[in-house]
Amino acid sequence: MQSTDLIKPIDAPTPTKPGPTPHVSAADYSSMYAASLNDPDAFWAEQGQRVDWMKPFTKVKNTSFEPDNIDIRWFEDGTLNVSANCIDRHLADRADQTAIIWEPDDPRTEDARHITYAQLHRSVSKMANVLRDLGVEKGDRVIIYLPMIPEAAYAMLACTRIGAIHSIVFAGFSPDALGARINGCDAKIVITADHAPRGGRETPLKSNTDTALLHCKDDVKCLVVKRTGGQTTWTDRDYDCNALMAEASADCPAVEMAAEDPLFILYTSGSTGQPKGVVHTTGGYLVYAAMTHEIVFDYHDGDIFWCTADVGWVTGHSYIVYGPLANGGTTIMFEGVPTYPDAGRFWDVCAKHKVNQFYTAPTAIRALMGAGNDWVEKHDLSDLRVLGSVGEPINPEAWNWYNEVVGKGKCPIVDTFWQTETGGHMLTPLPCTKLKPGAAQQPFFGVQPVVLEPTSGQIIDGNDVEGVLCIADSWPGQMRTVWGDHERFEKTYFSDYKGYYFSGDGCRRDADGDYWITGRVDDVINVSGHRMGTAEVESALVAHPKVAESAVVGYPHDVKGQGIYAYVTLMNGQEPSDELRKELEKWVRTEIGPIAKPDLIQWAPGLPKTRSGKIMRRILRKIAEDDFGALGDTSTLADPSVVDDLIENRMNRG
Ligand code: 6R9
Repeated sequence: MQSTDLIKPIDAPTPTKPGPTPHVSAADYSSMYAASLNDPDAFWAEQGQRVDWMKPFTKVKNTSFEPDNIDIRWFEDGTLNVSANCIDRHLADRADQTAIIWEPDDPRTEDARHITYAQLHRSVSKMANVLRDLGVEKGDRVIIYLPMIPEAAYAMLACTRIGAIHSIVFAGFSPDALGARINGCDAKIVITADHAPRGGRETPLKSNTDTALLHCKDDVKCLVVKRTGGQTTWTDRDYDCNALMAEASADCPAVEMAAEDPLFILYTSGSTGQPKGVVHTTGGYLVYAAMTHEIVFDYHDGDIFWCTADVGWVTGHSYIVYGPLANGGTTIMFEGVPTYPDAGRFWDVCAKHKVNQFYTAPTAIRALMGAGNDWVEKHDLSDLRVLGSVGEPINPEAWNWYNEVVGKGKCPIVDTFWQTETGGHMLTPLPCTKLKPGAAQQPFFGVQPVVLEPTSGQIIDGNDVEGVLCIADSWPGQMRTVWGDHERFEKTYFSDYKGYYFSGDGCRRDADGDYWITGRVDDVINVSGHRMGTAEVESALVAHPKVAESAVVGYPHDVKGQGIYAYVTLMNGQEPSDELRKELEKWVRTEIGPIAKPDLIQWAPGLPKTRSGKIMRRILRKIAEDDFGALGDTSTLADPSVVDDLIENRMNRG
């Protein structure tokens, strides 16, 4: 139970060292927010000046959430190039400033690297020429399957330089998941590395790619970065990235892109079917990433910004690469994990590079909280000014630890609610806001949250209310479509509640009008801040020859936020055993990746179904939560006795 003491509002704290005047004060927030809704065209026309346009836009907002006509365009007649905005335009003033600080997996064997804007320009231009020489043209898709090394940022920016559309696949995904994404967007080339070191272990990315490519077209090429120099196989379609970049010209003009040309595709999980390719476009996304990065983190020139995410997730796109670099900032790219070589790693990196803004996920905070305060206290964190949280609701205990032990009560915490689909922050306090631990609090400029009654879809006005979170109008960072399937875009986000963008999350608006995200209301679970569709894990399980049926739900997990609980019904004649359980865990790891491995597998002789055959997930969730006292109405079940068996053999007790 939360004590009310843990969640009482806290005034925006004053920093340890005198800092710059914040970009936005509490009074500015109210007037700017009102302006952003009253006259979006004027507001965003001004914000659009954050980026350099090759041809200035004359139209600002042209968007429709009308049923059967979901059409979202921002700055549509302007042209620009993202890589020119993130690199070239900074060269006059900050060629020798560090753009990227790269921090290796193992600090005992490798040093951090500082990459200046001039060096970034050279490497990105070279890689862009390599891609071009390999036949990549404007509009082509490029899959990036890399560790957190500078080449991942080079590859992203090289794509944008020549107008290719990148799609990053997290290096923790399996060959099957990689293959599905290569085919899903019909990519011309995969950029990968020999091996990915992480937490002292190595993932064989090149060999995973070879396996994935067995299921792809023969002409897909593979560009390999040598990260470790470890052994790999080599075939006719493989190209050595380091060798080609050494030879390539460092002159590669940035191509002119229309504001609405696709910038990247990022696959993400939903409540049904296989992951969908979320499409972001060039102009609106960049304006929104740059603006949120500057204002939400109160980023100032010369600050050192660290977002601990991986570029395989949207957080890495917007707040490691595009936002910080568009702002001419210094951004840290971290190859490792929070607990390697020890549980002080995050704080060691913060102290070493004098980090000013630190942005991480609640799951990492909870894990480090468990490791004890000594790990934090032995490092000098006095340069920290703003702390951020993202990916899942942060529980007040973790919030308070982050505030007191990491921030010493001197750093505001911005709890940023957003999604792959939204491109940037949607609901978040700003550093000037009076904070409430665990609440995402207030909308960012231009964002119009509404709370709807889940079944009727009626707007719930007033405060102290709860319902589903929708957004009433478009913002520049919004996704534009699902790659190759605009109908799925409309159906997923605009069909349940007509005229609104549906987030898939539930929320509460408290008595003061502040927003609290209560978690997903669909069949998406959030494991360590990673989105996972229960349908994906189920279809992986039923693909195993010994499995007849499966239902997957989330359950509360102390560190991960949610764990994966799988009910499995075996084929006739198959006997449950610990070996089979391990075999299924391994199976899911290979089908999707380690993040999808079920935490608990319960053998289910039968699943609770309605007479029409629908699995009653509500009941399965309750049993997984060890809360079967409140199962609710089970009278519509075809065979109520299966529930008793499931309760008796439940895996999560207490
Ligand atoms: C950026 C990112 C999106 C889902 C989202 C919600 C959850 C993200 C949150 C949060 C509560 C926060 N979520 N931030 N819930 N408070 N501050 O995480 O994108 O991977 O697409 O996940 O994550 O449930 O719908 P993505």
